[in-house]
Amino acid sequence: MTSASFLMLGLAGCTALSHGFLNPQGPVAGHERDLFVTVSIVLLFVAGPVLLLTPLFAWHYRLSNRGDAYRPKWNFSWWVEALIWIPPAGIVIGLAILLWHWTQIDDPYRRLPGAAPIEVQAIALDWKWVFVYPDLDVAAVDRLVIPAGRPVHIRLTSGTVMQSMLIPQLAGQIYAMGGMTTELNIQAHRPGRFRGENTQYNGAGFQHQKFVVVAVPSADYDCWAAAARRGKRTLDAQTWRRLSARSIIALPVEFAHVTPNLFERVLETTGGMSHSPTKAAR
Ligand SMILES: [Cu+2]
Repeated sequence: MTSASFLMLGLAGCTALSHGFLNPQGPVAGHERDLFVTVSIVLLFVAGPVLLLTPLFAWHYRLSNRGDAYRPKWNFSWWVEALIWIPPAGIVIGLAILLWHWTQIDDPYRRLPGAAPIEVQAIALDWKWVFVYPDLDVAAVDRLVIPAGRPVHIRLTSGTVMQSMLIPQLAGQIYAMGGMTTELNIQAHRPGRFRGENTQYNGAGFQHQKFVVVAVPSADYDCWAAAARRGKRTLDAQTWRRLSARSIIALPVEFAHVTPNLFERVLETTGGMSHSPTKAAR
């Protein structure tokens, strides 16, 4: 895609854009960037003529142009009608097929190919993100450590109002709602630090509700997990009460030992599990 790389070249120097989806660091965000560029190029065929012809028409039919008066002779023309209707219809049909195809590829629930994914449970709070690693019995607040090159499967819910997770360089946005679970599959190509945030306005601390995704080499990830498990802080009921109070934490925190089924408990307290088959069977 030469035109795409040309476009990227023009934007390469911009630091603000380098943190966004135009500088993807994982397969999902990569797809989204490609799709965005493709759709933008297709839509240039719609916007391009308008952008070019508007100043041209304005100049041509200017008030001082006395030599070229506008004297239309209205007539039906198959050629003009075809030009007006066929290309846009083709673009709409083409884009519809393309986008349908890509919604399958970039379905946030679709498991990524490769090794078994790292399981993470993300709980949105006011104004922080809690990440529980159920397989490690470890939790982290406002910092998500993942191994580079491995798929990560995130289940999301909210302990408060509806929120929205966005990690532009790794994946698209997905909502998190109390009593509900959503899923997101992400992967980082290589080690690095990526911005994550809540993009759904939820009050005073909203602008501080950011987190960092740290992708590390696999060996470092194992070291991190081992160190996190040895930590002294535990995420028990009391800690959870303090954590879920409306506040902003200054620095990311990690917890060794998490209340069992914390994610499910949050789902239950936010009204989610009442219709679940397991509870109905009780
Ligand atoms: Cu919903």
